[in-house]
Amino acid sequence: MSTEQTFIAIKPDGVQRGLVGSIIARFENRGYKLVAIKLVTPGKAHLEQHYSDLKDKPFFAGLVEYMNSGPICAMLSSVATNPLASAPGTIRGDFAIDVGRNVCHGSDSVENAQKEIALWFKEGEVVSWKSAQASWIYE
Ligand code: DGT
Repeated sequence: MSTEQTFIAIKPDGVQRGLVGSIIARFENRGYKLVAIKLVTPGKAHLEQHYSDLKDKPFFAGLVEYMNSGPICAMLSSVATNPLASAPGTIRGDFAIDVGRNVCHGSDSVENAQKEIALWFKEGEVVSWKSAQASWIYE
Protein backbone atom coordinates (compact mmCIF):
# COMPACT_ATOMS: atom_id res chain seq x y z
CA MET A 1 0.00 0.00 0.00
CA SER A 2 1.51 3.35 -0.97
CA THR A 3 0.61 6.53 0.83
CA GLU A 4 0.72 10.26 0.23
CA GLN A 5 0.58 13.15 2.62
CA THR A 6 -2.19 15.69 2.32
CA PHE A 7 -2.65 19.11 3.88
CA ILE A 8 -5.95 19.82 5.66
CA ALA A 9 -6.93 23.14 7.21
CA ILE A 10 -9.96 23.81 9.38
CA LYS A 11 -10.66 27.42 8.53
CA PRO A 12 -11.48 30.17 11.08
CA ASP A 13 -15.25 29.57 10.79
CA GLY A 14 -14.76 25.85 11.48
CA VAL A 15 -12.64 26.60 14.56
CA GLN A 16 -15.07 29.29 15.82
CA ARG A 17 -18.04 26.98 15.30
CA GLY A 18 -16.42 24.24 17.38
CA LEU A 19 -16.16 21.81 14.48
CA VAL A 20 -12.48 20.84 14.91
CA GLY A 21 -13.25 17.56 16.71
CA SER A 22 -15.99 16.54 14.26
CA ILE A 23 -13.80 17.21 11.24
CA ILE A 24 -10.74 15.41 12.61
CA ALA A 25 -12.99 12.45 13.51
CA ARG A 26 -14.20 12.17 9.91
CA PHE A 27 -10.65 11.93 8.59
CA GLU A 28 -9.63 9.47 11.32
CA ASN A 29 -12.70 7.34 10.60
CA ARG A 30 -11.58 7.02 6.99
CA GLY A 31 -8.11 5.81 7.90
CA TYR A 32 -6.25 9.10 7.45
CA LYS A 33 -3.22 9.01 9.76
CA LEU A 34 -2.52 12.32 11.48
CA VAL A 35 1.20 13.17 11.28
CA ALA A 36 1.15 16.87 12.21
CA ILE A 37 -1.34 19.29 13.78
CA LYS A 38 -1.20 22.87 15.08
CA LEU A 39 -3.40 25.89 15.71
CA VAL A 40 -2.02 28.88 13.81
CA THR A 41 -2.70 32.47 12.83
CA PRO A 42 -0.18 32.61 9.99
CA GLY A 43 -0.78 36.21 8.88
CA LYS A 44 -1.75 37.88 5.62
CA ALA A 45 1.48 37.35 3.65
CA HIS A 46 1.39 33.60 4.29
CA LEU A 47 -2.30 33.37 3.34
CA GLU A 48 -1.73 35.41 0.17
CA GLN A 49 0.93 32.90 -0.77
CA HIS A 50 -1.37 29.95 -0.01
CA TYR A 51 -4.02 31.40 -2.36
CA SER A 52 -1.56 32.95 -4.86
CA ASP A 53 -3.31 31.25 -7.81
CA LEU A 54 -6.44 33.29 -6.97
CA LYS A 55 -4.75 36.68 -6.60
CA ASP A 56 -6.58 38.20 -9.60
CA LYS A 57 -10.05 37.10 -8.44
CA PRO A 58 -12.45 39.78 -7.18
CA PHE A 59 -12.95 37.87 -3.90
CA PHE A 60 -9.19 37.52 -3.17
CA ALA A 61 -8.93 40.35 -0.58
CA GLY A 62 -12.05 39.12 1.24
CA LEU A 63 -10.80 35.54 1.17
CA VAL A 64 -7.46 36.50 2.75
CA GLU A 65 -9.23 38.70 5.33
CA TYR A 66 -11.56 35.83 6.28
CA MET A 67 -8.70 33.33 6.54
CA ASN A 68 -6.83 35.88 8.68
CA SER A 69 -9.82 36.47 10.99
CA GLY A 70 -9.02 33.77 13.56
CA PRO A 71 -7.03 30.65 14.27
CA ILE A 72 -6.73 27.90 11.67
CA CYS A 73 -6.23 24.26 12.63
CA ALA A 74 -3.55 23.05 10.20
CA MET A 75 -3.03 19.32 9.79
CA LEU A 76 -1.02 16.91 7.78
CA SER A 77 -2.38 13.44 7.20
CA SER A 78 -1.02 10.39 5.54
CA VAL A 79 -3.53 8.66 3.28
CA ALA A 80 -3.65 5.64 0.98
CA THR A 81 -3.33 6.42 -2.71
CA ASN A 82 -5.72 3.59 -3.57
CA PRO A 83 -8.14 5.09 -6.12
CA LEU A 84 -11.01 3.16 -4.51
CA ALA A 85 -10.52 5.17 -1.33
CA SER A 86 -12.92 8.04 -1.93
CA ALA A 87 -12.78 11.39 -0.15
CA PRO A 88 -14.08 11.29 3.42
CA GLY A 89 -17.72 12.34 3.81
CA THR A 90 -18.86 15.67 2.54
CA ILE A 91 -17.72 18.10 5.19
CA ARG A 92 -18.85 21.16 3.25
CA GLY A 93 -22.14 19.48 2.34
CA ASP A 94 -22.83 18.81 6.00
CA PHE A 95 -21.46 21.97 7.62
CA ALA A 96 -20.97 24.84 5.15
CA ILE A 97 -23.78 27.17 4.12
CA ASP A 98 -22.13 30.07 2.24
CA VAL A 99 -19.54 29.77 -0.58
CA GLY A 100 -17.03 32.01 1.19
CA ARG A 101 -17.38 30.33 4.62
CA ASN A 102 -16.66 26.74 3.84
CA VAL A 103 -15.10 25.37 7.05
CA CYS A 104 -12.36 23.14 5.66
CA HIS A 105 -9.62 23.03 3.05
CA GLY A 106 -7.98 19.93 1.66
CA SER A 107 -5.25 19.75 -0.98
CA ASP A 108 -6.72 19.15 -4.43
CA SER A 109 -3.73 17.42 -6.06
CA VAL A 110 -0.45 15.73 -5.17
CA GLU A 111 1.49 18.71 -6.54
CA ASN A 112 -0.52 21.25 -4.53
CA ALA A 113 -0.28 19.07 -1.41
CA GLN A 114 3.53 19.17 -1.65
CA LYS A 115 3.53 22.96 -2.04
CA GLU A 116 1.08 23.44 0.84
CA ILE A 117 2.93 21.08 3.19
CA ALA A 118 6.16 23.02 2.55
CA LEU A 119 4.38 26.33 3.18
CA TRP A 120 2.54 25.33 6.36
CA PHE A 121 4.89 22.89 8.15
CA LYS A 122 8.55 22.75 9.15
CA GLU A 123 10.32 19.41 9.06
CA GLY A 124 10.49 18.95 12.84
CA GLU A 125 6.72 19.40 13.16
CA VAL A 126 5.90 16.22 11.26
CA VAL A 127 5.81 13.02 13.29
CA SER A 128 6.67 9.65 11.78
CA TRP A 129 4.75 6.86 13.52
CA LYS A 130 3.38 3.43 12.79
CA SER A 131 -0.37 3.11 13.11
CA ALA A 132 -1.47 -0.05 14.94
CA GLN A 133 -4.75 0.15 12.99
CA ALA A 134 -3.17 -0.01 9.56
CA SER A 135 -3.39 -3.78 9.11
CA TRP A 136 -7.08 -3.64 10.10
CA ILE A 137 -7.81 -0.98 7.50
CA TYR A 138 -5.69 -2.10 4.52
CA GLU A 139 -5.27 -5.64 3.14
P1 DGT B 1 -10.00 25.82 -0.81
O1 DGT B 1 -10.10 24.47 -0.25
O2 DGT B 1 -10.08 26.89 0.21
O3 DGT B 1 -8.79 25.97 -1.72
O4 DGT B 1 -11.29 25.96 -1.73
P2 DGT B 1 -11.67 25.31 -3.12
O5 DGT B 1 -10.58 24.43 -3.61
O6 DGT B 1 -13.02 24.75 -3.00
O7 DGT B 1 -11.83 26.57 -4.01
P3 DGT B 1 -10.77 27.54 -4.70
O8 DGT B 1 -9.37 27.13 -4.38
O9 DGT B 1 -11.17 27.72 -6.10
O10 DGT B 1 -11.12 28.87 -3.93
C1 DGT B 1 -10.58 29.13 -2.65
C2 DGT B 1 -11.60 29.77 -1.76
O11 DGT B 1 -12.06 30.98 -2.36
C3 DGT B 1 -12.86 28.95 -1.56
O12 DGT B 1 -12.72 28.06 -0.48
C4 DGT B 1 -13.90 29.99 -1.26
C5 DGT B 1 -13.43 31.20 -2.02
N1 DGT B 1 -14.18 31.37 -3.27
C6 DGT B 1 -14.08 30.67 -4.41
N2 DGT B 1 -14.94 31.12 -5.33
C7 DGT B 1 -15.60 32.15 -4.74
C8 DGT B 1 -16.61 33.05 -5.15
O13 DGT B 1 -17.09 33.01 -6.28
N3 DGT B 1 -17.01 33.98 -4.23
C9 DGT B 1 -16.49 34.05 -2.97
N4 DGT B 1 -16.92 34.98 -2.12
N5 DGT B 1 -15.54 33.24 -2.56
C10 DGT B 1 -15.11 32.30 -3.40
